[in-house]
Amino acid sequence: MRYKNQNIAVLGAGLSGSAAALLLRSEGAHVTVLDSAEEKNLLKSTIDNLRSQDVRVICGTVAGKDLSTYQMAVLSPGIDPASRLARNFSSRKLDMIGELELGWRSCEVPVIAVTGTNGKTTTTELVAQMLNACGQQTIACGNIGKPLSEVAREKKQFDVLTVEVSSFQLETIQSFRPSISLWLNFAPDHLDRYRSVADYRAAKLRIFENQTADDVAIVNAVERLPGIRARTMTFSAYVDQADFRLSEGAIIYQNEAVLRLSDTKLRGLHNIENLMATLAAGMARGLSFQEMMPPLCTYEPRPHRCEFVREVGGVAYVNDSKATNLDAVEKALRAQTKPVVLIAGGKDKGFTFDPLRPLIEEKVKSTILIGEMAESIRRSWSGVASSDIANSLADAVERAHAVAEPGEVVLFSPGTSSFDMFKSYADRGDQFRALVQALPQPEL
Ligand code: UMA
Repeated sequence: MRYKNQNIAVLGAGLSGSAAALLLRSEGAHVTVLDSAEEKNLLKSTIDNLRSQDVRVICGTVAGKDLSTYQMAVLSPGIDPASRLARNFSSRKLDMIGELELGWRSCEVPVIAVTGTNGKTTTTELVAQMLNACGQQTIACGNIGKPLSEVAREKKQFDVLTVEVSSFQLETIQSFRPSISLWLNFAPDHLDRYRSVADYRAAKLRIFENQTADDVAIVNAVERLPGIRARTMTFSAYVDQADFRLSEGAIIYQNEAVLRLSDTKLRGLHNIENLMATLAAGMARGLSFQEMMPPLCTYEPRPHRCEFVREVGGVAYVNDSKATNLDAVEKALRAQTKPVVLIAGGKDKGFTFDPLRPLIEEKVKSTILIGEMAESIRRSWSGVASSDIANSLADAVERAHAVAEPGEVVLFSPGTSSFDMFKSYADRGDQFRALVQALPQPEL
């Protein structure tokens, strides 16, 4: 009962906040959850469940003015430490940690932590599926959807936890120390939250902060990463000096081909790197390549990641709604072998689409732009591909259908987040898929 009778504030009543609150209750704390949204806009079942467990819930503008005395505050990852709600607590000099740190403190088994700008979820799932198939009990959790605090509270028996960690979660750690850390890649993102790319990178680099020489860091060989004390293993689809490298479609370790991409259900160089990192994690857990192969070959990629939806009149429609930054669009475009009609755009996250200009010129026949960023993207790509602004996703699909010719591909790879028009990237991708499924097949 580590937190017995302590007064603890939890900021945010989403997945992380409610998991943190319930963990703290189970450890004997008096818990108040504060959320700046009005109660009617929050999930009723979540709020009812918290109250039924004797958690106090305060919502709306009063949450930011609460002056009760607390010993500690726990921050949800989506709440910016610079936000009004968070500052009301940080200014009181009480101990403020994030939900990941809270979950970690109650964890009794080692953690494999996976970070990177793209590929985190796929790699977290690959590692978890592989370990379970090889007899090491684990669960995929963290940013992937099930908060670490929830896993810690459930106290189920695991050999190791496989945790997807975001920069938002790493930003507020203190003692979080994965025994195996994976750094997949890095590209600019989340500039609506961070003042600079350097700040975003610094938050992510904290994954290595508490690791020692007894731990393992699995890192992309093209990265120069400071301050790693853990034993390092490297991988790269581009650099030959890496421990895991690519040659003729096969992953090579110590001059031996250990896995061919064509034997898996994954495609693209980014997925080769995700597989390399997974193999390295398996090695660090003592597994042989022979054991690791079967589960990696049967892994089915998740929806919304270059997901083939349907062919209509010789045009392939691909749903890549998970592409919420430019690096992901770049990977999706590079994987295309046919002329592309690209649907892109969404919430303004503080960057321009200028860096993609050369690739748009090379791969894209026309662009159809949606959301808050439509005008800005049109300016970024002016003169390199014809562009059209659509007033909804349905309008965009209709325009793409009208303009795409047999042998081409309509790629929905937004390049930014969805919250200007949709609940989430998954909602956005589901809507795209439904619109494509509803397109009529041309009569022969
Ligand atoms: N809120 C406030 N004040 C604010 C901002 C938000 O009170 O200033 C409240 C909102 O009203 C809401 C709650 O905070 O009720 C939401 O908290 P949250 O945004 O942390 O969302 P959770 O539901 O707790 O989900 C979080 C992660 N969300 C984010 O990091 C934004 C989920 O990752 C994660 O799956 C979940 O914890 C479980 O660990 C999502 C994500 O988009 C998928 N992650 C980013 C990404 O992958 O790019 C990092």
